[in-house]
Parts: sequence; structure tokens; C-alpha cells
Amino acid sequence: MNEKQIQYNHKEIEKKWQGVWDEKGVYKTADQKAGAENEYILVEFPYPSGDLHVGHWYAFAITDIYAKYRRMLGKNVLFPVGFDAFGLPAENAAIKRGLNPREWTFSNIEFMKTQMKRMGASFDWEHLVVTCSPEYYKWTQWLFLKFLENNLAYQSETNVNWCPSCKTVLANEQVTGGKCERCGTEVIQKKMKQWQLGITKYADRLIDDLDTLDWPHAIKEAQKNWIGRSEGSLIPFKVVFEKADTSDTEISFEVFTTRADTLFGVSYVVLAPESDLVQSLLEKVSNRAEVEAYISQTSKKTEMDRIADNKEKTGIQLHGVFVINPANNEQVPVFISDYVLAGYGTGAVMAVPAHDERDFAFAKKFNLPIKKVILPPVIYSTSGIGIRGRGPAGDSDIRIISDCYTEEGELVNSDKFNGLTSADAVQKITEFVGGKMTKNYRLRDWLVSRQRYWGCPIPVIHCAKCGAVAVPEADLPVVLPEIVDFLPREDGKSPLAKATDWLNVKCPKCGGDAERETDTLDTFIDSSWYYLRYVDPKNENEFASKEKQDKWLPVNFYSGGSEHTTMHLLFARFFHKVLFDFGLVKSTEPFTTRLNRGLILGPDGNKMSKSKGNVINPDEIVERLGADTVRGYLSFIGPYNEPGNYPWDLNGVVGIRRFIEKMCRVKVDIETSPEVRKELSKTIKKVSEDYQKLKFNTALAQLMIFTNLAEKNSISKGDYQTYLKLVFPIFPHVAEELWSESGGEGLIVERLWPEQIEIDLSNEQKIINISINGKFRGTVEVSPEADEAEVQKIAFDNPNIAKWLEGKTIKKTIYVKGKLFSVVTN
Ligand code: ANZ
Ligand code: ZN
Repeated sequence: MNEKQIQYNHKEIEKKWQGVWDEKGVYKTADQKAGAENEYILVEFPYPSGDLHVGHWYAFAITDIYAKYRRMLGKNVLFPVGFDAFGLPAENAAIKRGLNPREWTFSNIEFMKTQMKRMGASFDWEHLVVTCSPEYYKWTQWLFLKFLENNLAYQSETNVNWCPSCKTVLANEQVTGGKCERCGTEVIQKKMKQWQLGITKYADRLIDDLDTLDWPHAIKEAQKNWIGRSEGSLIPFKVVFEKADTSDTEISFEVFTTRADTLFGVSYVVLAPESDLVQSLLEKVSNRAEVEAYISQTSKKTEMDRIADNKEKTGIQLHGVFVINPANNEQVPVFISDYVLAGYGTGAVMAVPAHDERDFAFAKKFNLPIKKVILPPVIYSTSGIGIRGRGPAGDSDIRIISDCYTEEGELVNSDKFNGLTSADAVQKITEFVGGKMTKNYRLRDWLVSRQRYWGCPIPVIHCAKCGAVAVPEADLPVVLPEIVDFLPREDGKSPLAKATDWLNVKCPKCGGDAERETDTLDTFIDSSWYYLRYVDPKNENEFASKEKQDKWLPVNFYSGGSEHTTMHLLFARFFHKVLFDFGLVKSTEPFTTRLNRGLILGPDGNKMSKSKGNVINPDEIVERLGADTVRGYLSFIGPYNEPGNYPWDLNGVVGIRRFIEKMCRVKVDIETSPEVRKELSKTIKKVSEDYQKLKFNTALAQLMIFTNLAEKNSISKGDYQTYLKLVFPIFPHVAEELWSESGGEGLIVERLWPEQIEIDLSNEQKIINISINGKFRGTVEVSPEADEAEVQKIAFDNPNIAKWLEGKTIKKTIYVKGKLFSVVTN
């Protein structure tokens, strides 16, 4: 093709090669390939919300560069794709358009499949997984039943987040800033009977096993904080009534505290308004009406509001109720306040205003005593050198003490514990009062039932006699019935309650009349195990066979968005650990390496959104400039291995298109010029390293340098084809076209990554620095074998050097071989 100029017609080229790859099935992944190690590269699967957007391209097409690279290194790569197809977004959109969610979802999936096929990615479509298909959710239900059997799924009446607009409960993870994550409506609290999964039982393992993962530090930290393990004590308090008559039965409760060292400083106790304990005390409370009013007021607030530090403290005393501080037998009053949450610790707090900010604010407002029991360590100086210890008078008065000192320190006003450090006192005081050390977690059990139609039915039958009965395995899947009226209901029941034919069944245990559970499962359950199904998507007898699992799991590389740090990634890890305990998977963790990618912003630097009119439609760019251009642009926009925010820049896109045209102008010659050969060696090294580190931007920058050089100089067919291989992962279509034009063997997609080219640099000219009387005066080039006499001749013949020697006598010369020639004159 020496003289032939390629006309770069992206439409023709891309269509042609996508057809060929498809027809030859080049991306069909066998479970085993001779001599090749299996590698599972995963991208979080999308919601079939309608159109593919640039974010999907960034997720899939750019991770595909890595998948292609690993494949060329000889790995047998599984790179599957699917759809997270149940859930609110699909349903809300269907409602808006007056369509059925099923039809709407499946037609979207078909459309998005054609869009995704234009990426030129190495997806194996035979592994497609769609979570709303009965073949998939049969196994979601089967897994749920395993949880149920093992007491990891249970029903309980709890206060839940309720979105009045979506008319469904939400998990804590789905409430951001007190608002529904999906629709932005203010979430309210409601007491409802709900299905929960026992994720808290796995809290320690979910924290401790993070150490075994090759994940970004930030994700690990975020998960740890989310789980919020805190070590503290349970301290018992006995309840007494003011006019205690001896017939009173003894009521007592425990508080959870991380600061048992402050027990002598307790001036009152606070209970969570909604706690059962408060209910049990109410009949002894003399100001019951006011207390009940406060409780009902609290029930309208979200947890987020309640725990906000900056807000004014509210609360009310339970008149007629006192508790006894077990450390000093003092009677202290009891309050309820919304800053104490029923779901954390024991829902009861010992308040130490001198050492806790919230207690301090509360005590100020309600005029309660503030008693210091911890002093900060003294640092005083006699000689200019800081010394830690007591003041000169042997007392501690010189310590500068704030009104509310929240750090650890040294105990005072604490009887026989005075003088101990906080750390020592915690355990000793806990023991002294008969309390015990314990761990507490911020994490709650995972609320998984949703009062929505478009989800996986919970495979349970409610019988008046037998209670909640599991649907027998043989009857799975419980198919989501076709109903006309799937809109959410005001009464908080699932729309499935209206499907009476489906609803009324016989109890599997006693055969009596019974009803199906009408709630559906949170979609985060669907996505907690999809990566397992990918390895064996058509299996009718198991969720995934042991053999297939052995071939592929755990996932080697997982790319996704940072919004999934404390939701999906935590849920999937939990699921995997549970399945491990059931003996259903072999590894304790699902994803070995995780990458959180960045975000593509609109051209105006804002998050793309239809309302801002800054959405880039990838189809349009693909049509006009080609899929390879979009792939190249997105790979060039920033390092893929670090999450950043990148505004879309049309000039940049056009620049990539020009670069592809330049690639097409590189011509094959008889020989490669030495300069090009040297740069090719460097390029193979750089591009290999950068692809491996997911720094596609710098890999492409090096390919640009090389292309410039190769376009202006000569390159042999062999070297040219090596170059095409380097380009292929980013620009697969044009690389395949040029490969075929240059008479390459078979398809480039089936070739292996090039070997490093070792360049013999031993007979290159050496550059020698010339120094005269200690000053640098220029350089000369000599052959590598040149001896001192030769170097001296070349240097002294050089007029730029010679001019510094005019009229001088040489006293001494020194030659450092291949580097430096130094002259000393008089
Ligand atoms: C007395 C005390 C004295 C406390 C002091 C702190 C400082 P973390 O570390 O987050 O676990 N607490 C316990 N249960 C609570 C609840 N249900 N709602 C609100 N606050 C609660 O925090 C533990 C501390 O938070 C506990 O230690 C308790 O206050 C409070 F100088 O007890 B502390
Ligand atoms: Zn029954």
C-alpha cells in the first residue's frame, strides 16, 4: 500500500470490522484456552434507563482497552455485560410514559445493546445477564431462601425511611442528606414490618478482610467508616421512682459508652424518645402528655437531622423517674432527646457534659450540673524544655482547662480512680460497676423489602397458622405477575397486593389458605451476585456451577463508579461472604482488584443532566467522527486509574480524529530508519507499562510521538505491524483496517502483544562534555571506542572549544571514558 493513501471512512470501517468480529466470534470466551490463564474483567452493569450516555462509554469502552491488552498478552479474558434491570428508575420512567415497566425495560435493553455494539468492545454477549428475567431472579429467590433458612433474612417491625413520593421504604444507604436518593423528596420515618438481611453479623469480617484486597485506600476507609466499629462499655443503670415504694420491681438498663472513664461525671441520662424503654416507663411519668407530644414530634424527623451537631438541642425530662449512677450511687434525672437514636448502642446515653459537646450544649440549655472528671495532661516548662507532669505546686490547677474537654486525660473527682489515665480507667471502671466491654457498629441490618412492583418477588407465603413459610424450591421462580395497575399505593402496600389470582395460594406447610408476600426485593440484592451468574448465565440447575466458578472466580479486576463505595461494594462483599459460609463459593472476597473511575462532565464543567442541556450524546459523535475517535478521546482525557472530573471538550475530540487520520498516512517502506526503530523500542515499553497501569492517556501521548516520527520517516512492514498492535486496544477498528491493508496475518484482534525490541546502543556516538579550567565549555561527539588522544583532537579542532584555549599552555588533561574531557591550563 506504499503509494495508496487511505481514505479514512470511519462508518464503513467500523461497520465492516464489527461484522467480521461478530461473525467469527472472536470474543466468544471458552472456559478454557490452551496455554492461557483465565482472567475475569468486570464493569458494573448499567440500568436499562433508555439511552447509552457518555458515562457508559467511559465505563465500558475504556475498561475494554485494558481487556484487549490483557487478551493480547495471552490471557483468556471474560469481559461480560448485562443489565441491572429491576428497580425504581425503570419503573418511574415507565409510569411517566404510561407504559408497562417490562415492555419498557426490554425495549430499552434491545436498543442499548445495539448502542453498545458500536463501541467495538470485546464483550461476550453469550454471557449476557438481565436481572429482571425469570431465569435470573429464580436464583435471586433461591439465594434469598438460603438466607432465610440460616436466619440471615428475617422480618421485623422497625422505624424505616419512607419516601412519600416513591411510596416505598429506602435503605439508609439510599437516603442522602435526609432526601430520597432517587427523587430528592424529603424522607420521613415510619414504623413498618420489613424484611432485613443480617449484614451486621458480618461487620467485623467486612472490616478485617479489607486488608486482603488490592483496592484504593479511600474505598477501604470509607467502608470502615460506614460500618463504624466502635469499642466501648455497657454500663448498667438502675431505675428508681421518686416516691419509690418498695413494691416497685427493679427496672434497669444499660448505656453504651466509649468513655467509661467519665462515669463519675454523669449528671443525667438520656434515652432515645422512640425506645421501648421509654414506653415501659411512661405510666410512672408525671408529665406524660408532654413527653408523648415530644415523642410524636421526634418521629417526624430524619436521623440525619437528629444527629446534626450544630442544631439547638431539644428534650424533656421524665418527671418522677431517676437512675442510680453505679459508680457513686448518685441519683440523676432522666431525659429523652432526639439526639439519642434508638438504633445505636442501647438507645440510652450517660451524659457527661464536662466532656462531651452534645451533652454540654444540652446541660447548658436545661441548667444541669457540669462536673469535671478528666484533666488534660500538663505540659509545663522549667528550663525551656517541655516536661509532662504535675505543676510545681504538685497540684493540677495550672492546667488550662476548657469548659468542655473531650480528649482523654487524667482522672479527678473519681474516687479511687483518681490519677489513672483514661485508657487505664475505662476497663477498671467498667469492671468496678459490673459492666462489660463491647463493640458497637454504626452499620444496621440491610432493609431489603420494597413496596414496589418492578422487583424480584420475595419467595415467601404468609399463613395465619404457620407464619412466614418459604416457597418450596421446586416452585421457583415466583414469577412477577402481569398486572395492569402497578402504580405505588398510598397505604404503603405493594401494588402486588391487588393481583388476587397471584396473591391467594395454599400454605406449602399446612395446605390452608394463605397469601404471598407482596413486597419485592431491593435491586441491590440483584446486583450483589450478578458477577457470579455471568460465569454461567444459562445454568438451569444452579446459580452457577462449581466448575465454572473455579475457572473464573474471584473477579480479577472490577471497574466502577465511586458512588458504589458503601452500597453495592459492601452488599456484594456481604453476599459473597455469606455464600462462602454456605459453601456455595470458594473465596471469601468477590473482587480482587477494584478501580473507581472518574466522571465525564458536560462541556460547561457541570455534571451532565438533561435539565442543564449539557448532555453529550455518544451516538451522535460516533456517527460523525467514529467510535475509535470517542474511544481515543475518552482514553486521553485523564488517567483512568485515578478518579477525576473531566469536562467534555469538542476540540479535543476533533484532535483525536485528526490523529487517526495521521495514523492512516503512515506508509510502509523497505526499511525502518534508526530513529524510528529507537522510538518504537521506547514506545513498546511505555505503552505496555501504561496500559497495565490504566494510564491510557500517557500511552496515547507516546503513540502520538511515535506516529509523528513514523509519518515523516521510513518504517518497515514488520515494525509497522508492531505499531498497529500497540494502537489496537484504543483504536480497534482502524487498527484492524490498516492491518488488513498491510497484508497482516489473519485478524489483528487475534494477534499477541509485540515483544520488546532491544536496540543495540553500543555503537552509538558518545557525547563528551568538555571542561576547561573547571568550566563547562561545550560538547563533542566521538565514537564509543575513541581514546583520549582522539577525543582531544576532535575537541581542539572544534572552534567553539578552541577559542577558550587560545594563547594558553595546556598543563594537564583528564579523560573520563565516554563522558568528560577536562583541560587545565596555566
Ligand atoms: C458517655 C460519654 C462521655 C460519651 C464522653 C462520649 C464522651 P461512637 O464513638 O460514635 O460509638 N452514644 C451512645 N449511644 C448513643 C445513641 N444511641 N445515640 C447518640 N449517642 C450515643 O460514640 C459513642 C458515644 O456516643 C457514647 O459514649 C455515647 O456518649 C454516645 F465524655 O458516653 B458517650
Ligand atoms: Zn400454614
